[in-house]
Amino acid sequence: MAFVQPPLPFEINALEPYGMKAETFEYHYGKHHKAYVDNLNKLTEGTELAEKPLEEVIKISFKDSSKTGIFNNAAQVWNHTFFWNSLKPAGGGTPSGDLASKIEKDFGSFDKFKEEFSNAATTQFGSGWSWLIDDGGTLKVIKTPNAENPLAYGQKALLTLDVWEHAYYIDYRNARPAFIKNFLDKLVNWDFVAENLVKA
Ligand code: MN3
Repeated sequence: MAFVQPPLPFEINALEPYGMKAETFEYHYGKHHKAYVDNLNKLTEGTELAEKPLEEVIKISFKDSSKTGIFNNAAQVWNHTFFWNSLKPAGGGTPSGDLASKIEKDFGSFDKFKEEFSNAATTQFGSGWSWLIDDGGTLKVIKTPNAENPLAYGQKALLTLDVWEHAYYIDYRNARPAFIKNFLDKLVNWDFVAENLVKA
């Protein structure tokens, strides 16, 4: 069974009023994400990994230095799907309910969380990701290089931002901080984060 690229959870132009052009998704979803899916299928074809859930493939290949190519593509397939779900039109702002209380408890305040998340996303040198994670019951912000993700480290991902240059170059050119600010102000899908928090 081949790995499939899930559809975008919104229309390709749905985020245009919120700082991300359809052209961004034509490349980032239509070419980059698709290429990771195609490569993963090529690399696992005819092997037992092709029959396993994507999450399993990520965990197995991360621990096996002979499977770096498989890990990179499998993790990038998962990371991008998770990233699309981290976005929504007219998102951003502040979370509510249990999630809001948990953020205040673990970071001190919502502003402190934003500061930590922005800092991680800004200071990830080169390609990578910024994450809000649940690490054994405590919310934390981490950054990961290249394709690495919380799943590989045994942590639960709640929210992510792709800070590879391809993620923001069409909309923001080299201005990564403007891309990060726009994400937090207008795009974060806090409903998705809240769902992840209560998931086993
Ligand atoms: Mn990307």
